[in-house]
Amino acid sequence: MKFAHMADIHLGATSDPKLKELEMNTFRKAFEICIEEDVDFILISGDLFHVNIPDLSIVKEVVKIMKKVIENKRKIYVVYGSHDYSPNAVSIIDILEEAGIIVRIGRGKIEKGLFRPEVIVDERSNAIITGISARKLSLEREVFKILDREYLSSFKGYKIFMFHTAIDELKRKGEYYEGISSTDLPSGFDYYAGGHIHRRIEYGRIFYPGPLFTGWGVDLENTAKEKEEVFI
Ligand SMILES: [Mn+2]
Repeated sequence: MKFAHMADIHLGATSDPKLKELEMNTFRKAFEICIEEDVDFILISGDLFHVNIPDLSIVKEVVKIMKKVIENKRKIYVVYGSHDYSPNAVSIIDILEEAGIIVRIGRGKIEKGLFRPEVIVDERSNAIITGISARKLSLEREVFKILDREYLSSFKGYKIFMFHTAIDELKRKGEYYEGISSTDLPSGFDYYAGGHIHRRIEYGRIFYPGPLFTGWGVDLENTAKEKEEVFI
């Protein structure tokens, strides 16, 4: 099995025409690499878009790029990030899901006071995929407190947990966002596909790929220093 993990792509974050072009070229290139490498599926751990309702010319291009993966019978699994989630409006993520372009991870229901996230089995690879969506102001931290861990441990196979929340142990001096402890993640997963921290991090089985191009101003400098690669 081979999969790609991206996060914090923040399409639409730039306003300069040249940077806009580079932003989309980088996204296109990442997806081309996924097709070349013949990945079984792609994970996007939140903040695919910079805002919940982005410019439609960006959405059109994204659909065009993602359709090649879909036509190749590969799935794209996405959780909401803090940027592309909206508490009282439909997000573009929902539209992409309705159109069959992406599969949204993070939906769930409350059973006996505990949150049971929907668990999806990827048809190609049999990977078991679940997770928790982000909300504004890291409110999803409350969901981790009522997560039905026993239910999640009942699934057997290669297990992936997607989330868009910072891990407190990984925060650097000067980074102030509210996170969770790594022990708040459900145990027994093979790969924890994180987003929200805009740096490339491998911490045990917890992974943050960092942005492809830029989300916050400082990212551009950081991604420019990195080698050209997609995290596969
Ligand atoms: Mn982000």
